[in-house]
Amino acid sequence: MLRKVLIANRGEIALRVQRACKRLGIASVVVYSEADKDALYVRLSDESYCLGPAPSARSYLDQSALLDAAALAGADAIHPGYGFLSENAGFAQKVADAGLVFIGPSATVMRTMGDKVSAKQSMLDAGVPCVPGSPEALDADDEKTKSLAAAIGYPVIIKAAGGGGGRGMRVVDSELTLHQAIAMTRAEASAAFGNGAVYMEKYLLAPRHIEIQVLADTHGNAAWLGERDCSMQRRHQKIIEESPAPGIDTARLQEVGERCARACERMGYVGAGTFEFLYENGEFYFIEMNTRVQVEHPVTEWVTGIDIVEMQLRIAAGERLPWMQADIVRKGHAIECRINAEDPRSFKPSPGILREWIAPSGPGVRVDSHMYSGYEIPPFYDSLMGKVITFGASREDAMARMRVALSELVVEGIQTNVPLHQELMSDPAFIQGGTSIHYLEKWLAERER
Ligand code: MV4
Repeated sequence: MLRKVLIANRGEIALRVQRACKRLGIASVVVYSEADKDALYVRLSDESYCLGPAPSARSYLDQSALLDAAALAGADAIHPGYGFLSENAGFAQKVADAGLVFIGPSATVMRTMGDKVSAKQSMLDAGVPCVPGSPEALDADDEKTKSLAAAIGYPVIIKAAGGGGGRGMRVVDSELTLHQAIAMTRAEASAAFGNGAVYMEKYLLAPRHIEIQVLADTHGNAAWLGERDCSMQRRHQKIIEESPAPGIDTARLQEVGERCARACERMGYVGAGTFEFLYENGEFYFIEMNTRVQVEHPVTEWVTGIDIVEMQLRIAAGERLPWMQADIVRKGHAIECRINAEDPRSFKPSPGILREWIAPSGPGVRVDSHMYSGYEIPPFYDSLMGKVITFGASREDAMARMRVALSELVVEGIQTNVPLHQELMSDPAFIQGGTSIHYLEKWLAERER
């Protein structure tokens, strides 16, 4: 087993990883910025190091400070959580070079997935269905690009190879604006990612965002843990996730899930990972892979009974997956609402002193949160206060429990998006299930009229 893990993150995920370490009898050491000295994960830690001042660049993103803390603490592994350095291949390499275990895949695999063109190429090689598009990055040959777009059919989307998560993309409706759109996306991508490579895909008009969770060990075995529907989002920020995805073609899901697991084995993937798909008219189209644990991992944990963070640690220690694919049976339905400190109408962050926090509880309710009464939410990081996750035998049961849980949640002193969640939990289209990635933004625009 690992002896000591440095948790290179903050907030609810630092707490989540800390709990998993404690549960496995692994010592853990946490790091914090000056703005996080009173954070719950710091208070509950046995060992902690201050990285530096509040801005992420001078604390949670300071690779040298993190490696120094790991050396000082005598840690043998680093868990990156999500965000911050979790998908930084250069950092993963430095961790390995320092003789430590990076809890995630190899730097090489992270680099392949970080480049969206090479990621897609390796999925095509593995038989994972992808959005029709350019097999490689676009070159300077305008005529070739025009015929490619014509063959794919407009609208097309131009995406930066170094982008992802909604950064660096542009929809093109006709040949008239194709050249300009490519030039602009290229320029932005060079500036933002230091990589001007762009590629083209058919633009899907109203897909759902369905993702598949995988776990892979260091012995060449991988399994998939079902899917999540993450379509309820605004500006690429997910707010509700659930598993299973309502009304999905289960036979096709089975095939695609198997392909994802085999793709992991082919590329030597290690750890937890997520294959992101667009889903439209019964077909899955791979878009990106996330090489880290995700915010929404609890919904998968609840329907599979598998502790994903514990598995990340056990895999990093060299253990084999303790079950076969056939042993992974999914039961019931889980929904997650992300609770953000923000104005529920303007979405402006609402940091400050949380005068009172009373979390919901009871059967079928889980709250992953680092909040406590009197905590001061710092203005420097994302506004996630935590997640309320509910479980039920059916989707209706999980939603009924979510309504009760949201009504029990007491927050005083700052604003939250709880009213938005309450409205959505009684929205007929959401209750019906299967809304597209554009549903929430349209719904909000309609509400403002
Ligand atoms: C697309 C698409 C439609 N067609 N690709 C946005 C985030 C990045 N991960 C990929 N994204 C999209 N790619 C094709 N070919 C629509 C989106 C998209 C989206 C995807 C997932 C979740 C939310 C989204 C919101 C707007 C656009």
